[in-house]
Amino acid sequence: MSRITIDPITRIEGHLRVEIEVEDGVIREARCSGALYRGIERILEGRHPLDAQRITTRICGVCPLAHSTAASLCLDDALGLSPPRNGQLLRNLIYGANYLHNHVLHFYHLALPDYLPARALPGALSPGTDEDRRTFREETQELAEHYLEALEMRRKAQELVALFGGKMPHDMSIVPGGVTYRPTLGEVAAFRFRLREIVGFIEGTYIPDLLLLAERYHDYFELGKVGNLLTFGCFPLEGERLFPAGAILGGEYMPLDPGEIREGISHSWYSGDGAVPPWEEEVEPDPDKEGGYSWIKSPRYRGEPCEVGPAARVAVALQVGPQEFREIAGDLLREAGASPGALSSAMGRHLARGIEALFIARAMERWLSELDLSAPVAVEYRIPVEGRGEGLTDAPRGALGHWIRIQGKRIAHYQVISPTTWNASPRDERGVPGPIEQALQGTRVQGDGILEAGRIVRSFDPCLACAIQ
Ligand code: NFE
Repeated sequence: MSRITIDPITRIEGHLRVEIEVEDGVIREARCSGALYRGIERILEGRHPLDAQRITTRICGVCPLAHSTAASLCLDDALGLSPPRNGQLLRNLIYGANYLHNHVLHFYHLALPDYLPARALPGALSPGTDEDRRTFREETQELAEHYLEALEMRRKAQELVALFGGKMPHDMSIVPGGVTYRPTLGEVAAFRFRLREIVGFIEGTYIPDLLLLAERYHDYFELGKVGNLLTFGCFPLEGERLFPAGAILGGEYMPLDPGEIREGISHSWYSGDGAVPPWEEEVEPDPDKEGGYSWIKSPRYRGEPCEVGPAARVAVALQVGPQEFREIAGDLLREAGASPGALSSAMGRHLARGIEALFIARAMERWLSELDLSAPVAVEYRIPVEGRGEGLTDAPRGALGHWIRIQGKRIAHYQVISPTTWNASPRDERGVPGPIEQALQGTRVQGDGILEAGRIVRSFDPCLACAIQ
């Protein structure tokens, strides 16, 4: 038996350590460990409730809009606010741009180095191996050119955020009650122009590249599978979400019941044990805790570990999403020769990101045309003396929740459970491994397992800055 530690395993927002034990060509045991503590929830205690939105957006520079959105939904709930339609559209447009940036970033700059020879991608953080590279030289060259073109697309997507959100990262616009800024006609035109270019890139470059990779590495639709899927849904408009919320447990779809969310700490470096609802969590760091092996906690839904992210969103939307989505997803799954059951796999997650990037980009074009530049974008608010709120959305990497309790017009308690917390969680109080650990365990590997483990773990696009608060 060999034991290998890969630390850090991520190419972005580091600090994820993965340990695998390989015996007879199979990963028998896997442990995921988050190696930093942040304390952002503690910083919020005693502050003005509106600080929650400004501070939590700084949890992460990759998905700040996710936290901006979740915090605003959380405060909308606590303050009893319903943003006007225009405000909802603008929130979705700003947040959608962050999604597009994320998915292009992940496919080209974080995942492709796992599949192309290191020398083909100048400047890429390579995994240090050229093993198992399956594209022909001309294809490799073309993908390397697209790798550079993707940098330009990411710049344009960030400009979209800045156009309506003020700046990127850490927008100034998404706030409780709506948004702070009503764009001018010129800004809408600038947004439309850039968005069209990004849609063209997704349709003409990203999707074909994705399908090429899916063909060459088709066996990766069988690797890195997880059982249960969970999504909070995202992009609300007039009470409906573009991606619906829901869970698939044991292969069966069920609507989301947020009352079934618990977060455990039995193998995390915090004092205490047991799993509690997010509003009731009160924990102290305990780096010497016996049995602890991560700063990441263990969120569970109905007591089960759940994979969150693109595979969950696409699988749920295939069951209860709009017809237009089912057509896009059905076509691309067919072209890739994959079934919906293969979405939760190393290659399935990449495919799911491509499917939703296309769907979100087209929805953004529609939302843009629905903006009314003379209508209000926000409602007024008053801070209650007491209250509590819940803000659930899906970040690019999966289900994201913010919870607030207000007392004496101040934050008494704030809780964040991020997508990577779900995916990279350690074992729970029953000893059940977290989703990434499950995805690794039982995988047949060619050599020491580093190649397969890297491809599987990175397919989740883990972000450790988000995973630990
Ligand atoms: Ni730091 Fe994030 C996303 C959130 S991942 S990137 O997407 O929330 O846990």
